[in-house]
Amino acid sequence: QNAEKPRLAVLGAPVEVGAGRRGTLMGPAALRTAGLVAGLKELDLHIEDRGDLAVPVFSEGNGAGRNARHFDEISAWARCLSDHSYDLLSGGYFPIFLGGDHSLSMGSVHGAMRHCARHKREFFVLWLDAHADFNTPETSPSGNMHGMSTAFLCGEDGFHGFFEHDSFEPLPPQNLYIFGLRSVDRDERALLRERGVNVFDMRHLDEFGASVLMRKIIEEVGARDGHLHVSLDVDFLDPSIAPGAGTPVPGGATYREAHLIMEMLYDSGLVRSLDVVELNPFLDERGKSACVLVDLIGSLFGRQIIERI
Ligand code: Z70
Ligand code: MN
Ligand code: MN
Ligand code: MN
Repeated sequence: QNAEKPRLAVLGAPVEVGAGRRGTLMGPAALRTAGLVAGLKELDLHIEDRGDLAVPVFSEGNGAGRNARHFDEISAWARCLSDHSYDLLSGGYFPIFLGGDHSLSMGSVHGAMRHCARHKREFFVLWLDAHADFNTPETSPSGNMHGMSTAFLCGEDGFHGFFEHDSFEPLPPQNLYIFGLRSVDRDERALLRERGVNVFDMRHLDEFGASVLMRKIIEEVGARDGHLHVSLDVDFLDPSIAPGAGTPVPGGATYREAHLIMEMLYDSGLVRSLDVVELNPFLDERGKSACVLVDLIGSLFGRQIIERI
């Protein structure tokens, strides 16, 4: 188990134009109202709430005629988030990014990836999501950039100019685990397979159970002493327990599956950065989804029913 307690830094990223519906802008506020910071303090953790980032200066545009809506604004957010992610990790913090739509991970993960490259530490991503978010501007049926994050991070084409320095060491698709998948577009599916991304869809989860699959992931990352970044999309959860999602898909993870995953991740001690994204308080029911997410984050940071030996 975790040898030494991490210092946590919470950072809100109220970005919403990467999604098809407005409202994830209110996500960080709702997560705070649901007691995120107080809940972590109860676990005797050092936690600093760094507030919300302001939308950086951007020009309105889709990246010069690309099928990528609000490319320029998302790019501005990502540049800003990447630097914060890098700096927080370099300062010894465990960064927790509160979204905001899932396009924010293009920045948070990019920064964490740079930090690991610098320290020669292998980097892995666990993408807990109903969707793969592996579309490119070429394959995307919607042009919404929250559906493109993993493709961007794995170095797919179509994102020139997104960062000032275009070239970065991309995430090897074998270091990406997509977990909870149940909605994927046709060309996106072909690309996932071609690239060899580790996809655990709901059928896998039903057939083998969450614990078997998680153990496999934890073993692979642990064997390489990797840094594991967890990116939690609220639509990973079943809409019955988390209705506050812009694109709810039936048949998602149950409350108990999700908690078990978080508890196993805590025990592994491998997680070093986190995104909590896509919460849309405008669509939520009396804070239900925000509260479930806060509960899950508690489990990820060691809250247990009974302490294990
Ligand atoms: C679809 C697209 C998506 C989240 C929806 C949906 C993508 N594959 N991602 N909600 N979080 O438009 O690319
Ligand atoms: Mn470091
Ligand atoms: Mn997503
Ligand atoms: Mn999703």
